[in-house]
Amino acid sequence: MLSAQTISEHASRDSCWIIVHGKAYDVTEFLDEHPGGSKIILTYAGKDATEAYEPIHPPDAIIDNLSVEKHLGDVDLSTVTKVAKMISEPEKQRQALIVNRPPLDEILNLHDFEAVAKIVLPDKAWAYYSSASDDEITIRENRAAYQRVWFRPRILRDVTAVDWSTTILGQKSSLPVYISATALGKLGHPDGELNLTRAAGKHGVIQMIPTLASCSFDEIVDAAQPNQSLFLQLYVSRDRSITKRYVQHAEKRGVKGLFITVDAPQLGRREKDMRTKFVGDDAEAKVQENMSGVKKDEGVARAISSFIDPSLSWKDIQWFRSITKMPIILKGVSTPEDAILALEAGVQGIVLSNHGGRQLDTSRSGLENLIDIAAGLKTRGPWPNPDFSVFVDGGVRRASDVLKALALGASAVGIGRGFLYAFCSYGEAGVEKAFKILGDEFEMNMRLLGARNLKELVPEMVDASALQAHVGATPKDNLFDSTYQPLRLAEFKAA
Ligand code: PPY
Repeated sequence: MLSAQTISEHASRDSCWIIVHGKAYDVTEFLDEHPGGSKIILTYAGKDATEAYEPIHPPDAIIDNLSVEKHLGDVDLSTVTKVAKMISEPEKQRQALIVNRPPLDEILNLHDFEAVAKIVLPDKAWAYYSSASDDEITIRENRAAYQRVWFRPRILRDVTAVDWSTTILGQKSSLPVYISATALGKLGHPDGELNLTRAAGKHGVIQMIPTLASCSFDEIVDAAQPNQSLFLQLYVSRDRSITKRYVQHAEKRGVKGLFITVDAPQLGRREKDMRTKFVGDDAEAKVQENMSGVKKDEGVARAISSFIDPSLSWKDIQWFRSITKMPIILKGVSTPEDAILALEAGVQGIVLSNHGGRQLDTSRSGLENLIDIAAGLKTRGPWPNPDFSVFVDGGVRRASDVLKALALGASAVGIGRGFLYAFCSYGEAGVEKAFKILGDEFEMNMRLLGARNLKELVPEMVDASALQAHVGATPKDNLFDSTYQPLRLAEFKAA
């Protein structure tokens, strides 16, 4: 058993030991390999790094990344003195606001979760989750696109009973909605992604597990009910043996669909995230950046994304087919040309997604792309095609949004931030409430629309004639006016 005193004697670049979850590790040689840079590790040299480690890494990341001789063993935790944390004034105000947040029964829609999350989340978490790329035009457009589609409801159809349940990739789902992947869940809540798993298990909703979850893949699967369906979002690693192991492990553990992210060969620049993360960064970070070639001032997300393989190409699809029998879905398709290539490549589906506005700014919304892509796919086979699912995500907050996408031919719709903000503000109960709100909205909207089940949702029930008209450069709506922050510009140092 090591004492904290012994660890503290290794607090330099030449010999750097840290404590994580009660065990000591020698990370000296790992310092320059750490995707997030050595500076952050050196801050904890000779100390307990657990609190900083937890939200960013799954529990087994350090064990997997260090060879066994660097695992130094258990630490006598009675010798570790907890450093009293200075609680800043804004942090005190935040704690007070958490206590005074609206009771859950006053949350009426998914926008409410977002407004609460903005107030109760630590600045860094809000900046990471809410940020989008460049001028944040696409994230706004994702919502605005739904507002350019209007309903054409049918009447007198006896809508006493309405049913919005469905199957997604052959799996039963109580909603025509799945939980889309969002990374680093513990930045916003100590239980991270498990809030989603537990709530989804209770309500028959399918969760897509993110490659970059804060909880480990196995923790998430272990928290699921025996018959709960899960999908996996995949970032493809430069080292294909890592990807192969991960995919085959997921299949063995019962994952029902592999969603390969294809719109992020490089991570977009999320300036809100970048400005928040690097306040107070100093010259040392710059020196390291020059040495490593990885730009550390581009946000933690960009720094830790260096494992993602930008060489991924159509040629790789056959390889994926050879390593797994799971349905393969390409997440991040925007054009009919690529939708047809995906169909021809033999994958089981595509997600029309712009990554929540976080990648190529001023790319169009998934909903708008659905029009062209449906027309393109119609030239190559049935539409909708039971063997080729077309999902849409981005900006979905209301059941009415979902109904519009389904009427235009989408198989189901993904919601990422909507559920993320629900657990950040109210934990698992928040996610359950979000499902309930959506269910109530489906019931009412389907009655008012005259569709008793999802098959009765037909293109004639929507007027999408304005969808492809881009009238205003920057759309406006109440959510953005009240909740989203104006982008900050470069700030002068105090005189
Ligand atoms: C995103 O932030 O958009 C992601 O997809 C997750 C992520 C997080 C950190 C590094 C790379 C990708």
